[in-house]
Amino acid sequence: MAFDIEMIKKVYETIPARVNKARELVGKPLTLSEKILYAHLWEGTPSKKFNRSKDYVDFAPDRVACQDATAQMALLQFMHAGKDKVAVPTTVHCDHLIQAKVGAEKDLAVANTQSKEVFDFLSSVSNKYGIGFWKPGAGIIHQIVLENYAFPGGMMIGTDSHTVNAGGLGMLAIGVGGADAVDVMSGMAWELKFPKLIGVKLTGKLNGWTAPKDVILKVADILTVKGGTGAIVEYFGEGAISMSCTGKGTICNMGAEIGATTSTFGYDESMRRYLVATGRADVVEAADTIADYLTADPEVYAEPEKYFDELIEINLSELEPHINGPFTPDRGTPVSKMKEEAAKNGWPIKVEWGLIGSCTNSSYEDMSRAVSIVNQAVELGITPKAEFGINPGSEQIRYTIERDGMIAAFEKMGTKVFTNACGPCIGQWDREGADKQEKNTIVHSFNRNFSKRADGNPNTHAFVTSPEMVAALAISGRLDFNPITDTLLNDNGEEVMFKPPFGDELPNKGFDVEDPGYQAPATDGSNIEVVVSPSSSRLQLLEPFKPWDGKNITGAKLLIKAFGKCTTDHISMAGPWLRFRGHLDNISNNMLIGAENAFNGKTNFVKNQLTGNYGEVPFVQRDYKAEGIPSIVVGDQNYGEGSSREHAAMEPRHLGVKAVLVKSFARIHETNLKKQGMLALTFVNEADYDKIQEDDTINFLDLIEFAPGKPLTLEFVHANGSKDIIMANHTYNDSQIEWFKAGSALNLIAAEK
Ligand code: MIC
Ligand code: SF4
Repeated sequence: MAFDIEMIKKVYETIPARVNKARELVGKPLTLSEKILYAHLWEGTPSKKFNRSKDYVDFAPDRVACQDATAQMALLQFMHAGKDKVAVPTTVHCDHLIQAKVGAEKDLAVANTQSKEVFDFLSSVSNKYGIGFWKPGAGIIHQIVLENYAFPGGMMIGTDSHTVNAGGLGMLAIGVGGADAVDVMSGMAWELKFPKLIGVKLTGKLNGWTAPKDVILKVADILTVKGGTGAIVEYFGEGAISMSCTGKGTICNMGAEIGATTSTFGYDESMRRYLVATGRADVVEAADTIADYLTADPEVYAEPEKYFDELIEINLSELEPHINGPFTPDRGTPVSKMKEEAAKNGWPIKVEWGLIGSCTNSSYEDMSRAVSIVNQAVELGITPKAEFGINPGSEQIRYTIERDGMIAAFEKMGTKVFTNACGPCIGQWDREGADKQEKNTIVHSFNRNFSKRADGNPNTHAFVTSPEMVAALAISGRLDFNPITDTLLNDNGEEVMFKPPFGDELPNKGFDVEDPGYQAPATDGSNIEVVVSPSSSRLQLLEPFKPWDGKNITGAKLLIKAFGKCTTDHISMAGPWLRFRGHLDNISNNMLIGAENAFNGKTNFVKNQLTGNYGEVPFVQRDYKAEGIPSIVVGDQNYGEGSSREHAAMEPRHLGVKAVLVKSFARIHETNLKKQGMLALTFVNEADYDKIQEDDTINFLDLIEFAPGKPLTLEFVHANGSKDIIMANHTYNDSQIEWFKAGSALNLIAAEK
């Protein structure tokens, strides 16, 4: 039986009437995305039509998921909300805090010791407030959600940008910061600007070396890292139907890499097969009663140009395997062009490591297709030229692939089998020699490849590709190996060639697992005590942020003008810093240390305007804070792209930064800033970015008139006394302005309790 089946049935009971009403209000056939949005309005049955990209709408998501690295802050905030229990089904997953080093068994034991305090905290808070808890080693949040909780037509939010993975099962699943999750867990509405809709029509059929991963690598290449901002991407067409459910998950997962709000697919046979295989025939039975409501109206897919704001068509029969990177997931190179591109750009050709795993590509099908290449290498007598590591997505997958001989096949090649967890994908990788900072290439099946992400080495060129391509490239040891056309020399010096990969979508003998690693919460948690030691370096209870004093901010110093890509990894680095995710003051010491200073091209090296000396960003900011001087941060395009981590907003808030003024924001980060009581502003004229100088002092001239739709005026006073007036746009609505005034959104919830 599926978890929360009664809730799912209730949702299905309400969908038809709500969708019918929405169709009437909108006055035309509906996409799947619109159906799910209109079926999840906070007000219940829709009473009006919403304008895409314009109206803020209150929604009522069906469930919430949190992972350990973000759950700490989310739950610390939830504890302030004054509730006895979470209002909707919620789960916590321990997956980010386990370092990959020697292999699953030892690594997990080390993590359980080192992060005991954090895991105990998460487990007891979960137990107290009615939250399902998945222990370290149980698997990666998004794989567990797909295997257990996702359901067609549902809406969920999760404190991780790759929550969108559940679109593979026909959900609208959206990544958010912890403060948003707290709203929903507290029984309040969750607000989102009604998204625009991008349709992707998939014709033809995947074949040979091409995998679902290549669809999203191609889409990322077309749309770039910001092309999906404010949009839901809806996939459809014969190519979509012929693909596995977990393959759909891969595509939706990496929708985070194009900034999309989420991505989804209509309910189909592949989803039925997957639900049944994962023990949820009851969900299929319920979904089948309203199947037409769980996909778009037929008119939409017949003439998509009429219903989507943007339309992309990809012919899967012609799609080539792609290798995206380095340093950004939207730089796509088809495998046939890699020789030329790698040579032209001076990318290191030798592949040092191949890594398969992450929430993107760690399904049974992924593993079985990669193993088919590994097995061929053994048969052909090829010793792999690169090292190999895998992270199964869940204990259920690990147990099943072990039973089916795949782990043994990997191990025959010397593969390291790491814990069912994020591992190298989030820099939890003790890679030998990384500290030497040598220029090198790795290939992986993850989703992100920002500088330093996997191993902390800025010179590691990480390329993203499908698991089967990772296997082929790692075995050949060359980034420019094209398995479709090239031969390899085996250990006897003979020329050999790989056959295309093949694999099973789902295990023939079914999934199996002994201990999935789940802990159900207590029915009555009122007596459970949650302890946080005041001397802990890992956890710190939160102090409410101070409300706005009602005055213009004046005399603010420019802390940093960040140049170029500034992702949440640059603002609040992961890897070794993950251990401080529950301790705001300690983690604040990583604030913006990865951002490039526009004035000198260096990272973590900014001018301290009080002393004239240069110092590390967090410490310069601590000096301003100590003197009670406000500051602002200036940034470039798509500022805050990547993760949902609200630490990237809470750290500047904690250290006294008042505003972030950029050319454009990534959605989740912008909301996180608003929720924490910061000013998230964008240049009215992007060219004004160039006017900002290193010694600037900033005065807000009309903050007291802060109102929706009204730009703010900022005066930048330069060192020579000259001034520039710079206009800043914002997207705050009335209630978001209240968050700013109260000091944070949470302060408002806490005041209401
Ligand atoms: C990531 O992939 O960057 C993470 C780590 O999963 C983050 C969440 C986090 O920073 O904890 C995400 O994608 O939201
Ligand atoms: Fe974990 Fe990587 Fe997925 Fe983020 S992208 S949830 S770090 S596996």
